[in-house]
Amino acid sequence: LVHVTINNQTIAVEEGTTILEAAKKLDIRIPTLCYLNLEHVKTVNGSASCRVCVVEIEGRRNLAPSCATPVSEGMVVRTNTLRCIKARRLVVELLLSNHPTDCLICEKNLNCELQSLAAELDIRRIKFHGVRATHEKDISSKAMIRNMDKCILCRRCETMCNQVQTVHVYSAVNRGFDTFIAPALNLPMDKSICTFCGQCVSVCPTAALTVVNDIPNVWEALNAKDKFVIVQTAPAVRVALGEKFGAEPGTVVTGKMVAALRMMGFDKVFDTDFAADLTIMEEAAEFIHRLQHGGRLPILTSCCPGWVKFFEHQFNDLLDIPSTCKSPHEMFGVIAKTYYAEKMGIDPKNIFVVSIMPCLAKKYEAARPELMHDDMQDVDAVLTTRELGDMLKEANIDLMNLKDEEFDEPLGESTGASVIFGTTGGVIEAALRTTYEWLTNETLEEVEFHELRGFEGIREAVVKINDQDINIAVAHGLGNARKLLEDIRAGKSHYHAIEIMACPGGCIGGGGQPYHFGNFDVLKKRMEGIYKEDKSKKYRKSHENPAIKKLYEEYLGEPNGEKAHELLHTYYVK
Ligand code: HC0
Ligand code: SF4
Repeated sequence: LVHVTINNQTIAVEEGTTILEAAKKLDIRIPTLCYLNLEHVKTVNGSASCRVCVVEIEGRRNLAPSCATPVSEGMVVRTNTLRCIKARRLVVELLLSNHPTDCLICEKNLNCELQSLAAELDIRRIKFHGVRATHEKDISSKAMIRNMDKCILCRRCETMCNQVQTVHVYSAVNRGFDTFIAPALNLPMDKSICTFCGQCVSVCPTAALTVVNDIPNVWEALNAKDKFVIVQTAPAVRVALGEKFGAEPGTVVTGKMVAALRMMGFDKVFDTDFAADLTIMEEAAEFIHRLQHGGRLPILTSCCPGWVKFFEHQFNDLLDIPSTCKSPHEMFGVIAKTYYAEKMGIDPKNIFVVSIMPCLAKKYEAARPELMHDDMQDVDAVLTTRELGDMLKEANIDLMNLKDEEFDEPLGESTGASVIFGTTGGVIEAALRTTYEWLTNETLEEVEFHELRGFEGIREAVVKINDQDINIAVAHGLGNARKLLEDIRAGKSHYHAIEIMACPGGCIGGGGQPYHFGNFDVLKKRMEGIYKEDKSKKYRKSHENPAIKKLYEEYLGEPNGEKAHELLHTYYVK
């Protein structure tokens, strides 16, 4: 242990601890900008590029960046001298001299770390005037916008994309004043290998990376006389939306969210969970078919569009391995525009399906040409959890004070198995609950597969079904997915089925969720919220969902049958 004194308080810390970390232990806050501790993926963005966190160390001439300076025995530090404050102010003033000052109309207004810091440091004028670097805004993608005019070169996006996700989209182009961050060859995002996982967006401190705003399209649909507007909500939204209204992370707001959506004017408020149950019917049937007919194994889950785009780019020699199932919200869309439309006597051309998702990639996915039926997109618009929160605020709906309401029938009925889709490990656990019963014709008494739960990057379990050991794995975060994929490519994988989610934590950590900046506690609480909701459900196995049974009886026939294939399955492209 080494002893360090910060602002007159002494503490003993492990060798190698930075001044910033030591200060945190003493509850002394040092302002930071580029620094980010992504606890949930055990990664730190410690590029020390911004120098906002500088402190004074006794006996040293220069100020030191506290995020990158380890403590040493007997070190005496001051974090709040006038010299420190002036140095920080200068850093921010220089940043502002090369930053647009349109805060009032900026996407990140009130959510921008640069803005907060300028306010905290009491900066009241732009001190330096000169040429500003300008770049073309990249609006090429359906999911995210890159506006390098607002980039402060903190490198968080690079850390996230290159180290955690291992997609390697970004790198610095040019040097000095001309530096900016861009995909290889400065390609537009939609031509790059970006997966649209949105993880870089979720750590960007400014509005350099933001989500494509679909709120206006949804308002328009809601106000169009001839549109029958249906909304569906993803599993992970219900445990995070409350955060936008001051609730603790993990607070389950399902009933309040339903009430709010009804107040917004949606004609029907349905649940993506219904379609997650449907996905399990199809995926379990497909898995069993491959098991029994010598099909290619392991089967990989295919409901995460970021993950799908990742393997299409980087593992396109393995395109026959993922399940062919569309993702739940896409299955929902097509069922709404066929089965439900027929049942209700509505022309599907007038149906407008809105998905509320924790995800940016769902925006891109919804526009994929493979995911159309009868010349109609299965899903017409996707809003992230954050956007829904913003829209409710626009409509002056005070979510937390609403009375709980129930989803509409029949596409609102769901089981616990579908709820757990929202967290890493949940999809495969849900699939096991059904696969087990279908293969054994016995009741699965213990439905919780605890080995598959938690935050470990890769987890595995062996499940005995009849006399066979079924080897299961789960990976979340694309860096972890890559490891399992490389084993498959090398012929070294012994798994029968693998669940992969692009975002660390699964959908609860999606790029469209309220910002959590790597705070592990937030993710753990959201996960707890998901498992709590599972426990509270009357049915906990997808094949027990009465509305799903009826859908097959009345319309689809057999799981994995002809009709199901036409509507619910897809294919992948290089
Ligand atoms: Fe997910 Fe989904 S679970 S991807 O994470 O499978 O986005 O929550 O809606 O579609 O159901 C996201 C969450 C979904 C889909 C479901 C799947
Ligand atoms: Fe990388 Fe994901 Fe950001 Fe694309 S969205 S640049 S894949 S982190």
